[in-house]
Amino acid sequence: MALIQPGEYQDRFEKLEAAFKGAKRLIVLTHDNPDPDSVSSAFTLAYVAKNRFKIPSSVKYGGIVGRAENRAMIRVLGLRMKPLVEEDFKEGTEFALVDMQPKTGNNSFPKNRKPLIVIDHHPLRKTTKADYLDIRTEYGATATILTEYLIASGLEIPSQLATALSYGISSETQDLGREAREKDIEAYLALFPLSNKKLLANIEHPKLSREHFITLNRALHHSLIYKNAIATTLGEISNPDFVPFTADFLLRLERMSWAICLGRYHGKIIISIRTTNAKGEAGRFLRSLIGKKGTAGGHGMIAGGQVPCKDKEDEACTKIEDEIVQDFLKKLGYKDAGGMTPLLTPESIHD
Ligand SMILES: [Mn+2]
Repeated sequence: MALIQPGEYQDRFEKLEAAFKGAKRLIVLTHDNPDPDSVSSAFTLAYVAKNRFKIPSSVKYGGIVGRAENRAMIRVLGLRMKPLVEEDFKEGTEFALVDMQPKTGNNSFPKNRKPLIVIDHHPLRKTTKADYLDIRTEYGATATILTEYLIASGLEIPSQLATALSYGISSETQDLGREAREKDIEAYLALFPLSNKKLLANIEHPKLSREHFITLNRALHHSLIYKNAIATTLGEISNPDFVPFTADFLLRLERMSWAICLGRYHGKIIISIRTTNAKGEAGRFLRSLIGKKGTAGGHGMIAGGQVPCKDKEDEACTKIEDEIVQDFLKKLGYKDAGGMTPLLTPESIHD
């Protein structure tokens, strides 16, 4: 396997450079409730814009940074990012979106604005428009794409960025085992010698809140199994990242190849799907599962979505959740999926 050479991505880099021409100020925006892939990608693009093209750049996000590992990443690497606010949309500010596209429901970019740049590895949406568009679905992580730009820039790679990007790639691909391609491995190998291993360990093993364990308890009690599929609902949650965390966790149960988790946050039902099937097309699966009820996106083995249930009674939200779980099983080919069994047997709940 050849290591990445600075000249290798020159064409793309020149196009990026052309897009930046005349830009006075840049905000790089992550998707809502950003993950390490989007955070590391955003800081890398801002670093290149600032240091190579002298454009004042900052990183903004929507939603909250929920997952303990992601909070640790921002803290230990001293990554300064602020929530997106109305005043950010003033005249003369250009936007770059990373690891997402406009109008997909997972971000706070206004529908009536056109971004300057979109760099992403999710499938291209028909509605996506930008002056410079770089969509590579064959990449396991957006951080891999940004690593290539960073190397092509010829700039020195600070340890802080190398650590962020290598964690972005490894967490997005479950240590290069899920959806990772050769390009992701190449980028990871280029970053690894420059990354700070002690800080990486601090990021990967953070302290967890009590709330985390309470939610986990609820997730286990509500988990239902049917053949190779597991489903759970978390009810009202204080942290939207509990949903993907739980889906990942449940998929580790023996014999399971599909997991779905639902939780309610700020008037929305948040949904995550995970599969061990490399050909699962989880993104498409979830989009057709949710249909017009809400929005969803994702790629081969991971997907996320949201369904509004704001002014609805608790019962009506529960009904929507039940329907989603039933449709999930039907879509997997289980026509008579009434009889799901609880993960925890009555005996196992006794002390
Ligand atoms: Mn990503």
